[in-house]
Parts: sequence; structure tokens; C-alpha cells
Amino acid sequence: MAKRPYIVGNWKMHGTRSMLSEARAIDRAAERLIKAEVALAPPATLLHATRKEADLIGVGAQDCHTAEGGAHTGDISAAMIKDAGAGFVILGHSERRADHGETNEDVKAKGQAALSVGLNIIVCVGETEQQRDAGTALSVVTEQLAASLPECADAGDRVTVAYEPVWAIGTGRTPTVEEIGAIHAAIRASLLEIYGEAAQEVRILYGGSVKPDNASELLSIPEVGGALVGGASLSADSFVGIVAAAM
Ligand code: G2H
Repeated sequence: MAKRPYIVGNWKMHGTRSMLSEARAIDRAAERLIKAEVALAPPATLLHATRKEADLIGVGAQDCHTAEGGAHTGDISAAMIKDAGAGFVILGHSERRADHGETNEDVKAKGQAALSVGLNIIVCVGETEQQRDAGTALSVVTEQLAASLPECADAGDRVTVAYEPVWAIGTGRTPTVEEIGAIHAAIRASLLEIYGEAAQEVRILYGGSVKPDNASELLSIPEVGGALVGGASLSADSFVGIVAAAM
């Protein structure tokens, strides 16, 4: 049976406790929008509070460390994230790859750490504008994927991939339907090589300037199994508009 579209809000470094009212409103809306699976990834400081406020939606983190614990000032382990009430973690977002120099190998190690404590993972991949212009988007994305994904026997249940072209993030620009379709098809083919048959069940999200007014078109592309939403997830109204477009 096909899985429900997965709509994940990535709050990035936005949100103090005053934003919990948005999480509550999204959670309330999820009660009627049951044809989609809805989740929020607030900053780590709000994980526990969001989990307590929201009963129906998934709650996840935006990063984790590879180690179980130790002398890593400022970092947070996968076990701590789980303890705070999260069910998943986003890994390898291009902002972390750019701001913190995260490599594919780092992302893979983080994925292993997360899976080992029972967190599910959303692994992000995507090309830069330069790479797209050079015609290498497909190879960049499939190479990132092959090197970033951890081994996982039940990948169909625990792994999600998010395709986020770097040049589309927060810019209001999106690839064409054909471009997204081609990359998602290539991602599916790579996933089948990596995970075998289990890959059929892995959802591939699109991310990058998803808004209520383009969500319906983006989510109707074959192989697009949902969306990773940044800016438009900060308000319950616009995020719920995107969730509604998924159904
Ligand atoms: C891409 C996306 C969320 P935005 O980073 O991961 O952000 O929707 O603001 O482009």
C-alpha cells in the first residue's frame, strides 16, 4: 500500500516558546488532514516542549552528533534527541554541509548513530546552482546519496530522502516539474541499488521554496512522496495549506 505523503516542517534556527502555539495549531489541523503524515523539526531547545504540546504529528531534530556522548561542547547526541521525545532527525541539510563542513561520511556516521538509538532519519541531498548549470546535478545527487546513506535493513520504514536543490532553498525559485521528476527517478534507482527491494518504500521528499501556492503541483510529481518545508512551516496557516495540498 502506498504510504501517505510526508510533510515535514523544518524550523531551522527559528522559534522560541512563543512559537509553540503554531505547533499546537498544526497538530490540531493534522487531526482532520489524516491523509498526510505531518511532522515538525523545531530547534533542539523546543523538542521536548513541542512533543508535549503536539499529540498527532511527528517531532524530530535537525542534526545529531555521531558519538554517544563525551567531550563535545555544544553538541547533542542521538540518544539525547530521542530522550527529548523526537522520533526522527534530519541529516545532511545543505545548510549544515555549507556552514559546518559536513561531508557525506559525516552524514552517514550520524545516520548510523541515529538509527542505532531508534530514531528514523531524513537524509538531504541536492546540487548547487553551479553544478546544475554544469549539467552534473544527477551525478552529484546520486553520489551524495550513495556516500551519505547508512546501512539499514528496514530502510523502507526508517529512511526518508529529501532532494533539496541548494539554489532553490529560501529563494522562491523551484526546478521545473520535469527536472524534479528526473532527479527523483534517479534517486529511486540509486536507492534500489543501495537498499534493494526495501527502497520501494523509501519516501523521497522535495524541498526548496515549497509554498501553499506551488505545493499541489510539486506534490503531484511522480516519485515525490512529500515535502520538506522551511520558511512556509513557520506559520501554521501556510504549513497547513501545504499539508492540505498533499491530499
Ligand atoms: C529547504 C527548505 C527546508 P525553504 O532548506 O528544508 O527551506 O522551504 O525555506 O526553502
